[in-house]
Amino acid sequence: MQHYPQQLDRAAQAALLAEIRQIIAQSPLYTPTMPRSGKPMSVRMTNAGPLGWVTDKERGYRYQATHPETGEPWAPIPKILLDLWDKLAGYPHAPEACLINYYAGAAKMGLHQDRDEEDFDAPVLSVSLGDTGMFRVGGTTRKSTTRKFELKSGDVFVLGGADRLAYHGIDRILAGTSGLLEEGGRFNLTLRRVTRPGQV
Ligand code: MD3
Ligand code: FE
Repeated sequence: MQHYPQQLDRAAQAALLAEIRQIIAQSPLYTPTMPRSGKPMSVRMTNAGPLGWVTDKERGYRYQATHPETGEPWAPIPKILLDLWDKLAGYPHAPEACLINYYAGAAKMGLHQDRDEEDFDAPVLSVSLGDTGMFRVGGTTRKSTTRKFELKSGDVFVLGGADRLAYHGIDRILAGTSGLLEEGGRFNLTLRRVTRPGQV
């Protein structure tokens, strides 16, 4: 796991936020629901890129090329993010999915692994915008002890190697820690390779 604190300065954060707002105008944030139970998640989501991560009660966790509510294809991944991937991911193939998570005041994300991708050799690259997120990361079993990090606006994390399958989650958002979003809350963007290169 590599942490790049303040990889984006305030101007770059504002420019990226403007692109995220344009994506959301085209592909609205929706409320994902858990497989089987149908319980809504507190985080709202949308995606950019050829594939997007979605979940609902009936079909569960998956990647698909279209928005689950509008049926439209996702918007392209912003160039700022593709440039970050080229600079920091250390992986010679482009990301296919950019999952956009929005945490309003009380939203959180329970401890989980990211394992819906076919390619675990590719890292996941995360960019945070807005209020600080209290992030927890452990090992590859639920029992492993966890470490805590603050994910601040402009921070980038690259999760590769053994950490790619580490359990992780967001315990809470610290309201009022960034003025970037006028409505408050936090965006997290994760760039992911989904398919194994050369298989599509
Ligand atoms: C550690 N997102 O979307 S980003 C997710 O802040 C997710 O929204 C959190 O967990 C968020 O799946 C954390 C940092 C992150 C992303 C992917 C990881 C940490 C990770 C994959 C493996 C291990
Ligand atoms: Fe995750």
